[in-house]
Amino acid sequence: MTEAPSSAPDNVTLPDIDLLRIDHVGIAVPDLDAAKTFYAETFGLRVVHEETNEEQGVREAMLAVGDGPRLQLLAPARPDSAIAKFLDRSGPGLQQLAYTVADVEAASAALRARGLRLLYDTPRRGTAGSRINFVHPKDAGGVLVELVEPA
Ligand code: CMX
Repeated sequence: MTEAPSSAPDNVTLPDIDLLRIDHVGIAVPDLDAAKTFYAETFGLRVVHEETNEEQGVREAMLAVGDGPRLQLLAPARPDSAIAKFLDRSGPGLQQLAYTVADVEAASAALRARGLRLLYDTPRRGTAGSRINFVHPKDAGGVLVELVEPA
């Protein structure tokens, strides 16, 4: 357990969040195949995983960057998806920062205890069968934060 931040009452202790590492950085792109070609030809990055996540409304590709955090290219699979809305409003670019956690429910509860809004009451399915949740960007300094518990 850690001491509460100064904004919390003095006698309250908050559960640890236990972020393990940066899992990936997500980039919104209008066209997945064009983006894969751009990242391969420009940065020499190769696709290590690709899937469509129907629930999230995305076509996505994970690119390896050495042994470090991966790059996730996210293209809309349908016009009412979060990625389509992001592209309409902000254009292509950084959409999210994802951290690996051992237990997404525990990490979500720890962040809720700090007053942050988690987007889902219970985790949903993410890349490659992972379990995910998100912190609303307005509660995280303008960054959409994803929590990823790998499968
Ligand atoms: N990063 C930073 N700020 C963002 C943002 C993002 N990705 N998306 C929206 N915002 C900002 C908007 O600019 C807007 O700010 P202003 O009010 O200052 O204009 C505000 O947040 C809008 O918030 P909202 O009306 O509550 O929400 P939206 O309808 O814009 O949706 C969000 C935002 C985060 C709730 C939605 O994108 C979402 O549900 N995301 C989670 C799911 C997701 O991103 N899926 C795709 C990836 C799947 C995967 O990673 O596997």
